[in-house]
Amino acid sequence: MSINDKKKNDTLQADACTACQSTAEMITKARKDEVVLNFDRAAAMKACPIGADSACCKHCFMGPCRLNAKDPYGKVGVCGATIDTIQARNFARTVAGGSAAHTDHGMAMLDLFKEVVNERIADYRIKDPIKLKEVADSIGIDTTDKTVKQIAIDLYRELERTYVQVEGEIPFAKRVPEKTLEQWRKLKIVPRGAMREIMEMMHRTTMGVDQHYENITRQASRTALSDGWGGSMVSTEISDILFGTPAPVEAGVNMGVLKEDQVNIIIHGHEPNLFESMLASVNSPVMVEAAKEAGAKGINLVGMCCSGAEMMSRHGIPHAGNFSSTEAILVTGAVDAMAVDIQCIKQGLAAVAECYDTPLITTNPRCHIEGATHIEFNEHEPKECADEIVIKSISRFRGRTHPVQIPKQVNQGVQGFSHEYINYMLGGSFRGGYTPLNDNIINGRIRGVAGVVGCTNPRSRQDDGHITLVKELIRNDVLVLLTGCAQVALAKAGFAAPEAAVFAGDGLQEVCETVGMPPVLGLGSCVDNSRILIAASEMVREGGLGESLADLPVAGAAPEWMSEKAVAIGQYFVASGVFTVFGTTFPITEGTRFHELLFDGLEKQGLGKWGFSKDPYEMARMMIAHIDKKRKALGIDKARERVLVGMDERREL
Ligand code: SF4
Ligand code: MSK
Repeated sequence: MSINDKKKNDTLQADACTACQSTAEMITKARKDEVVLNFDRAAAMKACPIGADSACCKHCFMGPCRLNAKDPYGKVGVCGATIDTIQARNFARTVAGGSAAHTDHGMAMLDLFKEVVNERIADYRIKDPIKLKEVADSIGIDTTDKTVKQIAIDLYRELERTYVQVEGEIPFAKRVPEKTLEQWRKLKIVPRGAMREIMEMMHRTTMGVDQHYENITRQASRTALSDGWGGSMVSTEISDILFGTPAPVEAGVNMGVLKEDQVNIIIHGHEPNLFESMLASVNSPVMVEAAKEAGAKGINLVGMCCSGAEMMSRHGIPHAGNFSSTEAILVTGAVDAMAVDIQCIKQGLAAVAECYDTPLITTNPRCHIEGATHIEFNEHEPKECADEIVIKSISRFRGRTHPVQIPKQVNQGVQGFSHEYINYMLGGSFRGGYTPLNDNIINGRIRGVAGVVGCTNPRSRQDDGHITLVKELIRNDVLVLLTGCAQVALAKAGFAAPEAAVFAGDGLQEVCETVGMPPVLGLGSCVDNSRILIAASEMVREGGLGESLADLPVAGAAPEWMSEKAVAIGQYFVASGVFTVFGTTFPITEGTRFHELLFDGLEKQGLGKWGFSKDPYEMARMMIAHIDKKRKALGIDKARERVLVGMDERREL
């Protein structure tokens, strides 16, 4: 094979791994550099077929036990556990793992808030006192004639119950539409406190405790709800109060945001506090001067994964790529430091970073990586860690030895659509509210709303599922809300620009062009999926679209998920009443009672239900069919048939 043929072949293979041109370019370069990436490891590691069907159990050591997914009721475990018990326990523990991650993240934000309120931390302050009051009001705290500090103290005390309460209902249950909450009460799945739910879930799924798949699934719903309406929601709200509520802001996305003549620092992870402190540090005159002395034109701070999505939404910080690109970007040779905190940080980063002499710096006591440098981030003295990261990156810039190859792709788009902004954007400052959104759903210009969220996964072509699904949804007039790695995938494909409205169906296009918004709205990180729950609750409260979340013409999807957190998110959407479709894989055996429960039975209980398809077109079809089913039940299916898109209506809009 000639060198040119080999290059062409590598590019083809790289294109099969990803729809992201920058990442494909770096996969090709990595192969030339003989550096192994996540895509190569995925190709070399055949997924365990028994685990993929969730037909194995290692909850005790009379086993581990393996059942046969082809004959699921032909065998039981040594203890007698059936395929339904085994699958339900595995699923529930996945939910518990994901919920624990979001909950611990949210609790860290609340701890930070407490220290700020008690004035023990000088580097952060309450940036959004209006939101502070709104959140306090939303859970019944009396804010009349109270100072910001008094409200903050009351809010802290109340929200702490989200985690530590052992009896009663978590505070944000007050935000749940009444009919949905009634259903939860009937099913006994209103969360008490997240710690209690996660603990009980782990207990009930240990050997010899809960051995009825329906009862296990009920606690899985309760645990997941303690994440969505608890840990995650607290994280979003407190981060907004401390660092500012996002409003539309322009940001560049993709690897082209790296700059050859600047010191490039990537922050990757999930908690915004490290990133906020890095922002202060890279803008300090001392550091800027030090970078210049090293021959750099400046310091370029960029994000990846979810803290990146959060900072992009809040401050317009450039974003270099999503989960599957975090190793590939190191191959540019242009990354002078990558600092990480928690979640979705591949251990493989250490080996790739070493190949390009890029310092990989862990900063959180919960996350150390062999081969990385640990510089602990302390919120009381955040500058120490942040400055040290900057100094290390300047030093790496000064001594750069690897040739730099930065892909050219950068897509500009609009990010930062909090649920508060959607309220304002569609309603205007004088008639803020969800009425225009509901009206446009009722009159059929907007067919429904979809949340497309979640990761990328090297077991499916990166970004392809997200882009194909979303294109299909907007073409059919479904307004799409995005978070996390899905948001980044669509931004890289150019869909965060208002001009992308041309890809929407006539009705949605008309709304987008009138308001000046893109057909997809990025809401931030994975914990910010809670914004979707709040927006959906507002839609119910506004009226005209039913009485519970399950009545709404909405659906959710995670086409390329990989994390336990995604399953927790999926289950809290399902338990909230939303039809949620996953792609790539689903850990379940078809034809079992447990499968029937998740994919049908939960809906019969008045909740939502799960769906699965590897084909993004089929996912879109399933979601649209569900939205149409809900429109029909609401009696608004005829409106879509009548919708006209003339100039008069445009003016009226
Ligand atoms: Fe096997 Fe039962 Fe032990 Fe699981 S709990 S490993 S099914 S014996
Ligand atoms: S970072 S959980 S890969 S969305 Fe939140 Fe992306 Fe999924 Fe991690």
